[in-house]
Amino acid sequence: MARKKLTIEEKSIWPDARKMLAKAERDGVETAWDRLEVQTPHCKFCELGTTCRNCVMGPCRISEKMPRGVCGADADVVVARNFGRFIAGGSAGHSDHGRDLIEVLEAIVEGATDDYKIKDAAKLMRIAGELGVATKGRRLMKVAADLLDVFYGDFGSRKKELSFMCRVPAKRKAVWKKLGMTPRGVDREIAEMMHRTHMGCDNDAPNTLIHAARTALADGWAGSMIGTELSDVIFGTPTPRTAKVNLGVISKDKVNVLVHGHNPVVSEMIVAAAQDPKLLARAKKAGATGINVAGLCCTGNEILARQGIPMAGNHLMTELAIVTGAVEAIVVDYQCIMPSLVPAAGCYHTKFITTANKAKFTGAIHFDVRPETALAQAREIIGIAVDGFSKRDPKRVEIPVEPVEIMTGFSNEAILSALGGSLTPLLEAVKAGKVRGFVAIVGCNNPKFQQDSCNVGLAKALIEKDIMVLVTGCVTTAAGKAGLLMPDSISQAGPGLKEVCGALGIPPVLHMGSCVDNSRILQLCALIANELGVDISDLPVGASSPEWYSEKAAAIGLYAVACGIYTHLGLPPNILGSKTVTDLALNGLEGLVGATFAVEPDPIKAADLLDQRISSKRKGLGLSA
Ligand code: XCC
Ligand code: SF4
Repeated sequence: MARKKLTIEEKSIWPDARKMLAKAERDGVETAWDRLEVQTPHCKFCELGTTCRNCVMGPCRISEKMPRGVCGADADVVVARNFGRFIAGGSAGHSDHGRDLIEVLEAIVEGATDDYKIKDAAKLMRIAGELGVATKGRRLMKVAADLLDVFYGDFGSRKKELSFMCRVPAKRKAVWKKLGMTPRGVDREIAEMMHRTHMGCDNDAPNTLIHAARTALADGWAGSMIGTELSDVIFGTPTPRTAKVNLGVISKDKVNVLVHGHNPVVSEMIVAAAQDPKLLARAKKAGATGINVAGLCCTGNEILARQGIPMAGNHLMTELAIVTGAVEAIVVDYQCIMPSLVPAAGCYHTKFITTANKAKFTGAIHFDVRPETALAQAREIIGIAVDGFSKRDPKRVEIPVEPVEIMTGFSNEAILSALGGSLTPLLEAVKAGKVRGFVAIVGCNNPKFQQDSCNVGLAKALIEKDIMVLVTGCVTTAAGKAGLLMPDSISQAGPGLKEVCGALGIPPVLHMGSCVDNSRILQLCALIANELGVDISDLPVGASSPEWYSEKAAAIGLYAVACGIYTHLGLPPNILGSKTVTDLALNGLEGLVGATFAVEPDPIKAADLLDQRISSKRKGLGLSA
């Protein structure tokens, strides 16, 4: 059955999105919602995960009538293999991003760049100490050089376990060891996943899934964690600050440059270049009052959390931001950048600029941005945007709303400092039942949902139940636009959470960063578990990705479950064609790793599921429900 045509109101809950969807129709710009309509109904085999294209004896489609592929693989094997490769894709994305930060640190250590510096030297020393690198009396660059070796090593095959396993509670490590799930090296686990899923290798679905979890753990405890920690070292550890969000952050009078993608290595340079006095003068000469940089998606989260740079929007706002007609340039690095942005930009005067050789877009202006030349290149890019200002057609400009204030910057360091240096006050609040538990709401937009309805609905339902919410990635913008990232949103929280957040002056929903920064949440869970002397699976915590779409989000979900964190998804991955795989995901994993996935599209019901889980974990710790 074809998908019914949605009204603009059914597509998104937001005024800015709705106004821009109407303008997109007028301007003839196609959006993800239009294309979803054309793509629906989707192929049933693909939806169930029962299509195999892993060799040319096929492709094969598995069904009751055709229960085995040419090689003999059944639905379980095909679904598990496809899911394994899906996870490998997600882990590769986060981890290759992490590696890019190692390379920037290397350029700093080698003196090959002046554009990047070590901003948080204390954090570098702290991490080095944690990972067994000698620090006492040693020069910063010497320590950094040794740390580079440790991190590069985490990508390879020489280690029995990842360096940051030193943060994992002993009980959790034992669970992984018993299951053969201990992550060894990032590239190794990803390559092994590809190997296992070649025809004629791993033909036992549960065994494939165990390795998928190991591959995801390599993402969480190495690829992403290295990405987060080194971004903090190089660009500074986030501290609480206020900023603004929604399409209203795009300025009528200034040159607007949007940064989109994931890696702060590029967006930080764009932010710096936009402050260049010569370029500012050039912008004034062109008739603009200044240069305005705003973020989209996760690179937006990176510069938001560290510098308070305004956030224009999340995943489904990326096309709509261009539709304002006021964007001179959209500068992208990699991941989650819809190829449709190139033709959308072409409908206006907007320049679409790519910066990574591994993510080129046909029709884009390309810069091969490197650590040695990044700032000069960023200045050149800003120059292109400035020169484009005179081409803006004021008649086609519509900035749909006024921006909303948000609070950001809750790194673990910032949370600890807000608590006066120790977790104790927070744990006391948990024990007293004032904060009943924590749920991380992470991930994306997906046009299969009314944009942000579940992201916001779930956050609101949870804080009402005295459950503190932590957000990253595209949920940040959703929570921010709903006003949930400001301290005064405690009025919407339950009485206990209201009291605790009120006393600390923090919102009940804390922004912890981008999607790689989910590693901060892993670390926080580990810190709490270690403090209480329990496993992560014993904690009153949960995770959710209500409107997820990407391979990366699946990897995050799987590492969360493998760490013992009950994880809700708004829609299932393409695994329903295998009873074995589905049962394992929804039930069987509980007996193995102490947590499962739950799939529930309704945010209120999802909040109840997470609430029940938190109650039962509280009871397990001898606390009130
Ligand atoms: Fe991408 Fe990270 Fe999802 Fe947003 S939340 S759509 S993965 S930008 Ni990561
Ligand atoms: Fe078909 Fe097997 Fe080849 Fe897959 S690996 S395409 S199931 S023959």
